[in-house]
Amino acid sequence: MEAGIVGLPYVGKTALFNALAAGHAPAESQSGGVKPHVSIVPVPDPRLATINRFVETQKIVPASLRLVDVPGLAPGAGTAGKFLSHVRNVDALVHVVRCFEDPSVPHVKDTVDPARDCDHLETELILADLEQVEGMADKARRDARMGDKDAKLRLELVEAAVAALSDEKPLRTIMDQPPFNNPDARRLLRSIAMLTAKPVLFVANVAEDDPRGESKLVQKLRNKVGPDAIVIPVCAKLEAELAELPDEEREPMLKELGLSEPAIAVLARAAYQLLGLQSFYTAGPKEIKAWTIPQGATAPQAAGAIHSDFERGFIRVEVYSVADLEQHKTEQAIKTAGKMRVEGKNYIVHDSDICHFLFNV
Ligand SMILES: Nc1nc2c(ncn2[C@@H]2O[C@H](COP(=O)(O)OP(=O)(O)OP(=O)(O)O)[C@@H](O)[C@H]2O)c(=O)[nH]1
Ligand SMILES: [Mg+2]
Repeated sequence: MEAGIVGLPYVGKTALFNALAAGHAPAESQSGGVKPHVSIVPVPDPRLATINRFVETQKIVPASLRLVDVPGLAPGAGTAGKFLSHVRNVDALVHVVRCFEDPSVPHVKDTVDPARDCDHLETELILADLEQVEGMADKARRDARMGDKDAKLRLELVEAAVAALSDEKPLRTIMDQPPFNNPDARRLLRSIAMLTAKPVLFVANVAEDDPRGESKLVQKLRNKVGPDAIVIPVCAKLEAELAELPDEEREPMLKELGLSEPAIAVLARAAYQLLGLQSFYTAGPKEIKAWTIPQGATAPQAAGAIHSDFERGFIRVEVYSVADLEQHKTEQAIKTAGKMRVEGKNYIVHDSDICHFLFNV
């Protein structure tokens, strides 16, 4: 899973990136810089430790999230296209909005206004997409005239996208409407990597004295993006400091701030929810590992997340849940209790299933 961190300049994107990527190739805060920061961050998952209480293993492998931090998009600076090329292929955008006042930190405007800032960034994304699709329109028209079937659909999508974007509509708001609302269109749209078609998660970068995001500024952002959008308050500066602390000091400090877990845990969970993802596990003496799959995936599709051969050669899966393991403590006891299920290719894998796949290749 990949997420791109976007936002206006000086809103705290790099501070957030450093907090999330703590200990995994931290990046310099480099306002005005041009190179993206990239880090692969393990997704915190308490169920891995739960499984390990009952299954001895050599190594534990959490799911991972690839994070990309790009320089801020100054409205009208014309740099958007260049910076955004680094996030064209991510699965979701994390849009950081400044919700802290701090005169010592410059801002693109005199005042901090999350609603206005949000609009500014959305406009930059829309313009970047518009530039991209307008560049495609001529070629799509030529190809369509040559009778290429794929090109016809491409032209239809490109024209609909140009119309929506010119109307200042982000594509994600019209994905459930024709001509976008079918699998072929989705696939094509993914291949042309439209930024405004990507799911967005908002991070309200809050002040040190408002770690839970109770200020008017956060409320303003929530009102702006509407009740269906996910808004996560994070104090990037504090979280970056927290992330630097040794494990034993982090817990007490979190408590003191009234937070139950670090931002990366909250953010990763929200990203799974946003993208309709879930985890299943494989557990054995060599490794205990978390795998990420779409909700609703079948057993062969889940097997395919491990290896494409497993999907092709899928025979059946033996499956139990983390809760079964907590209750019965060993696989043998789970079997004896009749809780070890044997499922076929139509089985829909559940969040927190522990799977042994049987396959032939
Ligand atoms: N007071 C306060 N300052 C913050 C917070 N988050 C970031 N800052 C400060 O704001 C400044 C800019 O932060 P960055 O993380 O570099 O901002 P950015 O969005 O990456 O900026 P660009 O890369 O230039 O677009 C730094 O001096 C940070 O220490 C916060 O939550 N509170
Ligand atoms: Mg930065």
